[in-house]
Amino acid sequence: PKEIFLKDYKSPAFYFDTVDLKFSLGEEKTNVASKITVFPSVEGTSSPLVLDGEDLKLISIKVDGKELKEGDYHLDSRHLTLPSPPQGKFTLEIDTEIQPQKNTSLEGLYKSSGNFCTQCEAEGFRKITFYQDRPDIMAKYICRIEADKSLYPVLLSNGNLIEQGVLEGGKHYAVWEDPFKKPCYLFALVAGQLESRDDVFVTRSGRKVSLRIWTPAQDVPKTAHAMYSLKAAMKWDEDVFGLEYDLDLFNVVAVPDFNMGAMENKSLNIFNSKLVLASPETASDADYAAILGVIGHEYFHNWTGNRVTCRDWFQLSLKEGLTVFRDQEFSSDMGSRTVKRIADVSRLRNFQFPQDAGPMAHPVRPHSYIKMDNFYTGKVYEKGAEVVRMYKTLLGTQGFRKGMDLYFKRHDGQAVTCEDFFTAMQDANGADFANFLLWYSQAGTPVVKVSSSYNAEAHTFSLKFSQEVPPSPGQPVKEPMFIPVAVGLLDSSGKDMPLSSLYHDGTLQSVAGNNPPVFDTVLRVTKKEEEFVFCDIFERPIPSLLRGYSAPVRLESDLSDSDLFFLLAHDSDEFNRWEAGQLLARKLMLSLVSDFQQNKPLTLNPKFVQGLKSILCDTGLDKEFIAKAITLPGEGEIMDMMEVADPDAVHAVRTFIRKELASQLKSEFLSTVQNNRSSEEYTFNHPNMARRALKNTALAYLASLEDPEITELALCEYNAATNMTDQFAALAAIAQKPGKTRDDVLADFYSKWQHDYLVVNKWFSLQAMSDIPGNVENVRNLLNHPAFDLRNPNKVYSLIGGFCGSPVNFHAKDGSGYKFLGEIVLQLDKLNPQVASRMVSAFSRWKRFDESRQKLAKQQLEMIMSANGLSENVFEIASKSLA
Ligand code: HT7
Ligand code: ZN
Repeated sequence: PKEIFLKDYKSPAFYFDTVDLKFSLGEEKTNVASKITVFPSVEGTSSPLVLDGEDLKLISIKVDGKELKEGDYHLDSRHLTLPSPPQGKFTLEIDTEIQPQKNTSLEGLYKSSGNFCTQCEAEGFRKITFYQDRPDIMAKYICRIEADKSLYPVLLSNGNLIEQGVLEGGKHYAVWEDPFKKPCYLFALVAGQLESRDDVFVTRSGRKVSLRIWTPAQDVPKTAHAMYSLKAAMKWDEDVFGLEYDLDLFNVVAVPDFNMGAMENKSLNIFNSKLVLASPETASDADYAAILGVIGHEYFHNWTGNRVTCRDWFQLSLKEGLTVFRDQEFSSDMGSRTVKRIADVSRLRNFQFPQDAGPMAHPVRPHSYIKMDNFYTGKVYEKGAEVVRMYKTLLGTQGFRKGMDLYFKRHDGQAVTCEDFFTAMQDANGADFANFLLWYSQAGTPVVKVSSSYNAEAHTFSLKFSQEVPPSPGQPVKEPMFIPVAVGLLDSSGKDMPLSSLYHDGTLQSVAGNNPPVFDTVLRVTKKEEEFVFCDIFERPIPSLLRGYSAPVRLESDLSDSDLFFLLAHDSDEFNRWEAGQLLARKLMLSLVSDFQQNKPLTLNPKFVQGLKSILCDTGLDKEFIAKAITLPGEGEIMDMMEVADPDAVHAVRTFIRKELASQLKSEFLSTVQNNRSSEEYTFNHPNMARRALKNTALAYLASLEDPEITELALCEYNAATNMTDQFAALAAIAQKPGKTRDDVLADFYSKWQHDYLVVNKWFSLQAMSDIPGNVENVRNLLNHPAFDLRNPNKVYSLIGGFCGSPVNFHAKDGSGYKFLGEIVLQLDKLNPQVASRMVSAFSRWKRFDESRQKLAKQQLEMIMSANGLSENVFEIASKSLA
């Protein structure tokens, strides 16, 4: 397979101006006719015109109306080349034939539940027709769709519907015109039996936009929350960024078969149904929150991604990092900012940090790829969002907005790079961000060490920083990064001290005026070693460091346990209160893991129990914050901190602590469950969701006890539940313990919900993630369950992905988990390489484990590598994992 490098980027020799597409959709074959106006980037160029094309049958090709004969062009399995195209502007007409009904890769044009739909990002358009399939080719599209009227009554594409009518033979057609130039990855087509929920949004300039959410008829009632989310997102983008929607129609289509979450095609977003359909009975609070975030995310792409797009796929984070940042801010404004930040940082730590320390580590802007689909990662998305957040931390809300305004002013309608974004931020603010661009090019998570000292005579408080970025594949040595560290200092009563000035680099800097006083500041840490000295500090403070998680680093401070307990109780930065609790929990878990490995008895520090008890019983705190604060770090996070990851020890310790907390705080947990029940109708709002989150976290703790009274309680909760959040939480609580009750309730849940595939997926994933010993056999059996289908990505993510997310069973000592995944990856690869390569990624950290596990995982990777006809997607992940 060919590796593509950022350093080899060349601007195209030919651009396209207009693209006229005609689709004739059929059951056996589909015809695609394209007519493109082509012009050279430099007059008189002698370059050949090379078009991408995969799995296409070429029917004919014409230049300026004249059919080309074999010999006038060259065709291979990936390209159609015109060695000497005409000088100047010309038209190119190509007819191709494709078979969407056989396309199980869900890339290009395919069928999902009988309907036609497309997915072109990153490089799927080349499976529809021959084209320069790269994002810097931006053109205006017209798309005519012809299909059987009764089978496909709804015909959609990008832009405005300009014509429709009936044809002979029971067919009909529709013509769509998109007035905006776009790259081909934003092209979309949908044809099928769909109905819509319709609404209207009036933009701030008074334009009426028709909003339509399309699903099969029976699902339309479940689109109310998606519509609410869409209107909220449109309003938020106007209020916060001054960005208005630019067409009179916005369509969203939900499809059950989709490789990722959703796709931001211009004015025709296509969504995985899981991120559109919700009702209180069938979707949990987490589903509701995900729908809000992803509907927002795809909508926000209209400006950050569509109006201003990427020059090449290496710049993916330009649109994804920025848009994730925007959706995070949107969700924060719609709910609790602290809770959202905690959720996002936990996600970063659990998924992105481990990747960043593994063989697939790559910078936010990768240097090379074999298959671009493999680079839709936490680094590009979540770490990319952290990079954008740092601009805002450094510039403040207004400065960041100025930077965004300049970015759109300069680049609307263009395909640009991460440097263009950086330059707009700097120029709009007259700022100097020194080596900030290293965040795009250096992989790995910087480790920042901080030590503090107080000088009681000089009334100064010093923070000494040192930083190190660990080596990663292809980058053995790294330079120091530009790290914004937000800091506050707490006095002995727990209040923030006013900050006046600090010494840095031999100069005294004012932190800010005394009126109003300033209680936190952002230190710019840019060197390998560096000191900041706060002046006028009249007692030894406890520093609250990296407030709000102001940079995506691993911070190692010299804070003692008692400092951390103090911060947990008092920090005005709620995120850092949570963080202090997590730091204590991580330390405790690691020391118990070491005890477990040495066969020492496990005991729980009473101070830790006391700390959690005071959070649990603090009625002044937000309930969802309490739920997060009493949740222990995940097993993956702890394994990630160990020299040699030991899944059994980590699991045993986490289970021990949970049980011990449940037993020592049983009465508190019981009253938490009792006091947070509600008979009210389900509402998606923060107070209600927070109440459910706290009640269900308490119930999960209690369920870790071997106590029939608790099983009874969980059963009552299950039977009394009026919404999926509560019902599923009770089911999960009961499912912790093997036995008849578990089996009966799982069976009951399935029989209740077997008609709803999205709920059945929850049922699959709950069983797949179970820590019951030997669970691999249950998962194998579930593969044969009538509701399971390897061709549907959501089902694969629930069952296989769920299983790989359970460390004890996936990393079982006998290698049974690895063997299971190896077999599945090969079967999946034949159907859907993108999904197969997501699954094979579970092996990528195999070197972190003990020798015997390493051997077993390596065997599976080698077996996969030796398979015939392996896809490039799986090849790239498996080979990099083995390297
Ligand atoms: N921009 C979208 C990316 C996407 C995608 C990429 C590869 C393969 C399938 C895909 N489906 C959607 C999603 C987003 O970030 O908005
Ligand atoms: Zn996106």
